[in-house]
Amino acid sequence: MQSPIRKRLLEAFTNANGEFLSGQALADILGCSRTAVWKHIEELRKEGFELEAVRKKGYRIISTMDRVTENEIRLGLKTSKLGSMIQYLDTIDSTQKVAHQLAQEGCPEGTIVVAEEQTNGRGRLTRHWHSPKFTGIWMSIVLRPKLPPFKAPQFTLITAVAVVQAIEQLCDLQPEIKWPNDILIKGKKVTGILTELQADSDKIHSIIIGIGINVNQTREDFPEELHSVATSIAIENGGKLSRSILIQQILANLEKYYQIYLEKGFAPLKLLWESYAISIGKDIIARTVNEVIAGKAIGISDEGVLKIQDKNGVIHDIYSADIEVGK
Ligand code: BT5
Repeated sequence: MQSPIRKRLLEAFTNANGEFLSGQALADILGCSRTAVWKHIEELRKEGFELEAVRKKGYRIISTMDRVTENEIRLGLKTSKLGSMIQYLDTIDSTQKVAHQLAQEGCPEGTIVVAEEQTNGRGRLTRHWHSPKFTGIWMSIVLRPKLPPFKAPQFTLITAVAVVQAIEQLCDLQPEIKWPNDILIKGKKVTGILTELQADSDKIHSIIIGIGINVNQTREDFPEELHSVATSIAIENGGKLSRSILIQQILANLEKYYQIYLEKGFAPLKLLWESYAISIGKDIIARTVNEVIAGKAIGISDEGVLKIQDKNGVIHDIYSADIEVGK
């Protein structure tokens, strides 16, 4: 975790938008001496930031290392709650596991855990999530909404909207959402979301939202078994994207939608979600843990539950499933 001074230094550079900040201005903002400012700048340099220092003008940051360190995420972060605490890890088994532990220990709402690599990334139902080093976003976010647990699936949907929009804002791509937790580009999976809970029967203590995004992988970076089902932003966009900038955009979108959700409920976000969803109105097959249901996806309920009408006209509520989309 970072010192408050370092946090404020990165905030100052974020607000400067690439302009120079004089040593004196920084000393005033941080409430420390110019020598102390210089020491903090040197530490940033050691971490891989390229800084320009010009006499009489001051300092500015000209490039970063394209890592997802706390400093890189903070430089450009415009949120107030999400990212209030950032736990950065080079290698970890699963960011979900660390986030669960921090949530249990009472970490602030908006804490994020992010890693360069996961050695045992998790999907739903104990599936594996492939998370190679320096290529993707492997991140977990802790929220603490005062809600009953049955509302939790809505957070998967809100997060999906935040991610789809962030990709659209930064690239010339049109990702789509496949209920409940997949984001696809041209039919291949680019993002998976895993929403987990710490709750009593009537009250959520924490929601832990895991987001896995394939950002800069080449085709060869995927194992054989994922070649036909997975893709990355770089493959589809024809070029690399800064992972920390994408994280900043996702956090900004999610913070905005979380606020709308707390003020106005799920209804306005449901409409937005439906505008990105591919499964609605189509014939689908839903494989739940217990059964297979085929029919037309007619929409989602206000709780985020998928509604399927089978050929006999019976409507089924699907809480969790893998979906195969037909025509
Ligand atoms: C998911 O599960 O899609 C949820 C993935 C969540 C991953 C994040 S990363 C940060 C956080 N920490 C964690 O440990 N997990 C979360 P599911 O719908 O069950 O999909 C899993 C399936 O997707 C696998 O069985 C594979 O077929 C496929 N898959 C695995 N890795 C993939 C990848 N990198 N890209 C696309 N598909 C993948």
